[in-house]
Amino acid sequence: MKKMGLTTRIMIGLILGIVFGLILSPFAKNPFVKDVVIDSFLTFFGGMFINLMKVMIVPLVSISLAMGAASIGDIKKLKRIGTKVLGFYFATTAIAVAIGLFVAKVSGIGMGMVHGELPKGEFKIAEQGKLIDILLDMIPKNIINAMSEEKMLAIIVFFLLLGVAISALGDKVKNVKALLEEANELVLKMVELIMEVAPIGVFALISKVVASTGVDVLVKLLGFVAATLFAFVIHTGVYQIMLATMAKVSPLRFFKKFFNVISVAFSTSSSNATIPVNIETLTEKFGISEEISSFTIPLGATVNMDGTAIMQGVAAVFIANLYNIHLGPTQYLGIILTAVLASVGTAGVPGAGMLMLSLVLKQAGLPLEGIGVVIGVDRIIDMFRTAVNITGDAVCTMVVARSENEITDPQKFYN
Ligand code: DAS
Repeated sequence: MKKMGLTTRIMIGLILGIVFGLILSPFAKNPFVKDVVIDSFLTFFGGMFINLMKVMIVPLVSISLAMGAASIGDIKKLKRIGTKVLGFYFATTAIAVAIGLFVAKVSGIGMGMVHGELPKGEFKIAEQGKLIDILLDMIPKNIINAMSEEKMLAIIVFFLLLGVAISALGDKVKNVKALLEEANELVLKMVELIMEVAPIGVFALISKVVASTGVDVLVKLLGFVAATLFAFVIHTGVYQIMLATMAKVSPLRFFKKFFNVISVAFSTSSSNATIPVNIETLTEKFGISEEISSFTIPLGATVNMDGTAIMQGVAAVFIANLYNIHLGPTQYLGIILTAVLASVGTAGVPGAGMLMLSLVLKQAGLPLEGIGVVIGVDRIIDMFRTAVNITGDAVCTMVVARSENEITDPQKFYN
């Protein structure tokens, strides 16, 4: 019997995971269900998959970036690509926040609700580094530390530099360049092999999140969740327009081929953990040159978070309504600007966006206590917003790759 395709197996893992999580949910407090099923079985298989993906981040990103920069060679082209892709990233994030604010404002979520009657989760606001610290963090002082701590911006800067140096030395280091090319093939193949366990990992991760998010909290905050998800759907429309008009590809075909990447993001809630499969898919399934995807995807996973920005826009209006605080036009503008900047500092790991929400609320003069209300459904929303985050990275990459004619296989790209 023909082996079922990976996409089909992941889809089955997703659906079974949601069903199993809903079945478990009423018994989530039962000692056996909690200790054996959720905290052992599901945690192990989910954690195994996330770790396998994360272990590939640094090897893949560093090798691909160095090799990509070595092949692009001239700094002018690198600067042009970097400027283009950052321009798209910040533009789509600003549009994303605006959509979040608009949907929340029009739907009036939180109006008439009494925050005291809502479930409160505990949260601690970790001191967010000032923007200057985040920018300084980009320049690595110790690359081994940066790699062990997954400091993506520092890794990007260092290995881009290495690649440009290789290109400048040309034939003097031709063996290094050949070695990088072969090592890159190896790490891409390793990602492909790891993806074979994705169906199990996705099943375990989804079941655990659905089982541990109380349905009662979801019901009480249905307005907030619905408005956020609706804003995600609207923003996906922006991606479809970009794909059709700027990348000249069919959005439907794009999302079909990109489904596995979205599933990994959805189940892991980590943009960083999704980097390897995002690069591998854009290279192998869309025929985009390694030089581009190995640069734009790690960069996007770190500085481009449209889904997070949408959540922050919706949460700001929801909390303002909850506490009967009027937001004026300047505050809306301030929220857009802060959310765009906050997305630079948001790490591609689970729950990071909720931490940065404090920055957005503080800037808008809104009570941080509001975070305690929305945090109850954060795990569920994080799955969706992470999927939006990495989709935005890939869509901008498609547009830039086409504009730079960095398509190694047009057949794959356009079909
Ligand atoms: N989970 C984060 C990510 O990996 C997004 C967030 O927390 O907002 O993209």
